[in-house]
Amino acid sequence: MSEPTIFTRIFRGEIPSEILAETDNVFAIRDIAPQAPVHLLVIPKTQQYRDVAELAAGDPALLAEMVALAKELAATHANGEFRLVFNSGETAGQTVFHVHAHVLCGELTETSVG
Ligand code: DGP
Repeated sequence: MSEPTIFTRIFRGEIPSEILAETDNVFAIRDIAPQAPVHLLVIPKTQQYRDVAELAAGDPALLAEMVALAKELAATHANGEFRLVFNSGETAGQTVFHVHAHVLCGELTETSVG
């Protein structure tokens, strides 16, 4: 078993962070360093996929579930419109290797997130 990622530890309640929403397979929290007026993270409960390409190849239905929750959150926390960002790889800004979607709502000034 690999070491629990920071997101797994958050989901287990070992690191405090409000769980804003969850389904059987995914959950959402606020990003600790928001880069948009609303900046949320949608995260699979499993940490087996490192990035979005692995997830898309291994479990496309889980990826679709993430997108559906992102849409729902954008409607609850903003006007329903959102940008979805998946950083994939260190040089692309990925720091947590447990796939997650950044859900960004509101006026955006930066193109890089993470
Ligand atoms: P990325 O750079 O794409 O791997 O995104 C990781 C994001 O995770 C980054 O934007 C900051 C966020 N993050 C890291 N540690 C914590 C934490 O302890 N709590 C919360 N809420 N977010 C965190």
